[in-house]
Amino acid sequence: MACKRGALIVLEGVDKAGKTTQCKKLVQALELSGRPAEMMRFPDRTTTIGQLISAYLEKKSDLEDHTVHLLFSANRWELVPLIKKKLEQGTTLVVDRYAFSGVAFTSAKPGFCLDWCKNPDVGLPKPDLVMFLQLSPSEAALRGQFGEERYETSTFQKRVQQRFEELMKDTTVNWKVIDASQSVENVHTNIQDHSLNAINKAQETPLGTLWK
Ligand code: NYM
Repeated sequence: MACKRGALIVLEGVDKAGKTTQCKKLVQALELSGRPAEMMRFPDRTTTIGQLISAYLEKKSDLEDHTVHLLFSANRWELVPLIKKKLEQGTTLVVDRYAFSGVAFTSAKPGFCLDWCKNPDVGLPKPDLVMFLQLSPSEAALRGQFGEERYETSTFQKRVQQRFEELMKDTTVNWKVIDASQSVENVHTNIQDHSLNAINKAQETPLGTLWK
């Protein structure tokens, strides 16, 4: 009998919400409980496309706004064969940002609508669960200064937050909002509960297609 597929689990949120910490803790907890799990992150800065994106984010290069949007999307598509292979092998993937960040960040720029931004990512593997780590701009500010990369300003992050709120109205995606202002352990427990449900459900359902 073929083994049961893993779940595609995504963590989203504005910068400083604690996504990376929580992704790592979730992978550790799943592994400890005997469920194979691996972390992925987007952008994946290790590929050739990822290096172009990284230089742009670090302000070492300039790229036209549409172009960089398409590169972020291409960076996801280039990893689709690996994502599908891992899921089929029964490994749950915990992903730090996905197409939702892609849409929220580009559409926070002037002159971009959600529909245009979503288009290149239509057809990607659909996450079984997307957890949005909710943190107000004032709480984010308490966690220290933003970094030096592009987009790391509170004005831009507020616009990104609004775009995420628009995206979360889409009921075809399994969104769960997590209060990221709680302690790291409480946030983790919350995330773990939702993830175990999603992993169980994913075993019985085929992988879906995003925004189609
Ligand atoms: N970002 C991330 C985008 O603008 N589009 C995307 O598709 C994705 C996945 O890149 N500010 C932005 C969000 C972040 C930055 O930061 C990546 P980090 O710290 O590597 O998650």
